[in-house]
Amino acid sequence: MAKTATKSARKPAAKAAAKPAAKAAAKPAAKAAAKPAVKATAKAAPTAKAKPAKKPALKLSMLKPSVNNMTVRVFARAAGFDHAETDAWGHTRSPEFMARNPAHLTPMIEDKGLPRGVLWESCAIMQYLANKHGLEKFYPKAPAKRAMIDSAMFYLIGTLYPYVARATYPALGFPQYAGEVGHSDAHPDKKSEAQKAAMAAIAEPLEVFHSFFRDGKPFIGGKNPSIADIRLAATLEFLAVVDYPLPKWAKDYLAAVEKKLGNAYSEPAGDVRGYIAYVKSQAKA
Ligand SMILES: N[C@@H](CCC(=O)N[C@@H](CS)C(=O)NCC(=O)O)C(=O)O
Repeated sequence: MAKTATKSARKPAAKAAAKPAAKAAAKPAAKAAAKPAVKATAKAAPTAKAKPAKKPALKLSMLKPSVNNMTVRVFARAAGFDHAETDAWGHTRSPEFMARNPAHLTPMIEDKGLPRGVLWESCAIMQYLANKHGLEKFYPKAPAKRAMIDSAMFYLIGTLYPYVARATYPALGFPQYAGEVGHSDAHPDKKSEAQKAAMAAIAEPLEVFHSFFRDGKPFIGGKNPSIADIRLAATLEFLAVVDYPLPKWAKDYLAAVEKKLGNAYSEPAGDVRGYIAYVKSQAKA
């Protein structure tokens, strides 16, 4: 399995160890990147020999083309975690993976203190990490505000995402869900009809995110993107594979999320976009 250490994970161990874990984790990625490397070297100098790099406490198993995974990859970067990513492509149903995660789903984190050692489900992972490290900027503590974020995420996973999956998975070449037309041996015309119906159904929940959850604010979270915004923006990325005509507000919203989060968003989004460009080029060929 190829291991990918993120930029923040490569931060000098001496400096990272000197900081309380929660504070270091809460530091925005941009801020961390902006600190001059020379300062870190100067600080570490009195201890003479550099200590071997500390293993990142948080491990993330992920699949690069997936927006469920992109969600957590964006959040981890935006929150400035020292985490290590493991590409689980082709391994999710291996006996070793299944022994830890019988649902064989990514994203999956491994973190000390979790009762079973692992956690899957993108929204649960972001909620857990935000709770653990007090990241109120992404996940407000006030019950009423938090409830809106939770509602938006549950609505996304339970209503919007199934439509997005049915509309895009055939083009993405992803396996579809058992019991659905796309998974059956129905005539291709029937499958195409089902795909088109799912695509048409996206407009209504999408508008709910705009009119109800954003309610005139730049983001569901207010002035800054919350974990619900990260989840929504990542989900919308898949629609490019079917050239879904996003309304103007959604295009502007996606651009605003990316602008606010910068490279924390663009880097994982690049993997999803790259995959979409690849499948589209294959479809044309
Ligand atoms: N609702 C879950 C969906 C996770 C999911 O469907 N993960 C897929 C990739 S998009 C996966 O890991 N599939 C591998 C497998 O089932 O073996 C989430 O938001 O995390």
